[in-house]
Amino acid sequence: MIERNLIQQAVDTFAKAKRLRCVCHRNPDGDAIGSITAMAQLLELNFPNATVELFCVDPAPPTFGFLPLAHRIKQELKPEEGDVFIYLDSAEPKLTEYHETLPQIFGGTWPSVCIDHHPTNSRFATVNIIVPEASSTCEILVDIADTLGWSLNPDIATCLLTGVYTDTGGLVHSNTTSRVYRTVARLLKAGARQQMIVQQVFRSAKISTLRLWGRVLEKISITPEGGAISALTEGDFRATGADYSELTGAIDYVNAVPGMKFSLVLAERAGKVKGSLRTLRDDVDVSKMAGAFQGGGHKKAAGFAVSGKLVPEVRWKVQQDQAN
Ligand SMILES: [Mn+2]
Repeated sequence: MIERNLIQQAVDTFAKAKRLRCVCHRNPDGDAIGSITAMAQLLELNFPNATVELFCVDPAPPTFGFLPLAHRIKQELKPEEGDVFIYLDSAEPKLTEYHETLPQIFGGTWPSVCIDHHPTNSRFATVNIIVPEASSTCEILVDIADTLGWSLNPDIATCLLTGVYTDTGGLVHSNTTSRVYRTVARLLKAGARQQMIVQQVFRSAKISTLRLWGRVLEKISITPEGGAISALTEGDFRATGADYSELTGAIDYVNAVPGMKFSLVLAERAGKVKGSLRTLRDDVDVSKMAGAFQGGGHKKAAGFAVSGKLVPEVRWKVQQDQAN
């Protein structure tokens, strides 16, 4: 899948460094945390003379706190303390949010390696290992490790399996190829703690999250255009004690109503209304709908944000008693 030559270039870059610095994108998801923690462990094992540090502008979400090294992710990055930067799951410098304060780490002043699966990756690093057909950055790391003969212990395999699981929605998204199943088998063989991932990531939710989702589900309405729509005001967030990030995933339930063209969840946040759009249909392009509100995304998943607030609209009609 990946050119051996490219992997060798990355290894040569690592080998010259005394201080290896791994960086993943802001608002890190399971693939970002899984890939940064797995990469750091692989580097520590295979380059024992180098120091390895992990950076992200946001700390690891509590959900992924069970992963080895998640607690070692630091927010403040001092570029002069690194020789080589390794970017994981990050399609563009701005997604790391270090681009404004530390533009020099992306400019080729330091050698860098980017490992990512986003087709939109801007190839900003010195060595770019970009595999759009991979389900996740973690899947690419399994390939790299196997190509190099780097062994995977249960800790590393658990981090990698977390990324593969979360980016495929628990092996249900359309990116769940036969190669993904082979990768999962490979990771289970290496001792990945699959049940721990299932429990921590897919089978646990805070009470505030469940209450927020309850409101999303309760407020679903069906529009004449064939949309399943729900909306949350700031009052809903206050009443449930949930924060905005806890809304992630609720739209998949709204999108489950059969026969709908699209689903939309609107939410108020700090003077803006954010919209998330999904569709299961091939003949509907929700990125175009989001574009009408200066948003964007993919054909089947998109979003937008506009300044303003939500105002309920109630429609009433008179139903006359039937005359006998
Ligand atoms: Mn990813």
